[in-house]
Amino acid sequence: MKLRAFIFAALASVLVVSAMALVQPGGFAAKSVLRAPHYVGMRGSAEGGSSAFTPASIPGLQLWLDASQIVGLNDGDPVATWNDVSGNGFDFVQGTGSARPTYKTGILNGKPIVRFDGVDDKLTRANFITSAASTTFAVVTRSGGSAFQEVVVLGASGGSTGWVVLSASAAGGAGGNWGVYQGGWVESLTNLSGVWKTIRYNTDGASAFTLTTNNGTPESKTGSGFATINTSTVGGDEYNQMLTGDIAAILHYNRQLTTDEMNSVENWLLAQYAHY
Ligand SMILES: [Ca+2]
Repeated sequence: MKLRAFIFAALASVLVVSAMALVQPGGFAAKSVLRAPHYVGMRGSAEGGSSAFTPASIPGLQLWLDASQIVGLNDGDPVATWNDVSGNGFDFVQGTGSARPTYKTGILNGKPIVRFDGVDDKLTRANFITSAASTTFAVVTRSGGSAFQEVVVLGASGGSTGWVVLSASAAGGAGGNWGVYQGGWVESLTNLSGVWKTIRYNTDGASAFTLTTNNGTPESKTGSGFATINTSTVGGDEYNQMLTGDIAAILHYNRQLTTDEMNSVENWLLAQYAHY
């Protein structure tokens, strides 16, 4: 395990242990760690026995797809429903057996993922998001396939506008990197092929946005509009731009998170997956 990943994994363990008010050897050092400003939005004091940080600790969480919280499936099973654990019930589903992605266990830091075949696998639901200004995270890798692939496409509630379009690759564009659609393809500097990344899209809902990979330096971008999207999708889109790759998690907030909030989510994801 890389040092940085180890530190965050250790920090997460400290938070859980402290929240349970257990007396641990080395607890003196643990108190110092708890004061490090990596996790904001905690409800109350960790030393007072409240619950540890999760992405739901931060206001505005609309969608939380987490492969490690899928229940009732075994390795290799088709995924008919990827349940939203945000509490909002925005589950993504697939009624056609051959178009269901595959649940795979023990893939990323020992945790399961959902695998998409790049042919017809995708999950869908009616458009549901409520704010163009938003922040979206995905933990994803691409393993080949065609030029244009979609990780997640989220449309405006009751409408046909896609406010969030995260692409695993826009190889038809300049660099073959991940990116978004905002009136045209806008690419990050980072390629997803064969590597796990946390990708992050933070937009004011008008034209300004940032693309960030693995909690690195945000890349400032501008766009000129949104996409026509009739159905929200994961692992592909209604135009058959299908993902060949794996998704561990997707998180969507209906507002622009602060830098501290984004750091907290990124660090939590890193503690879960130790993927960079
Ligand atoms: Ca298939």
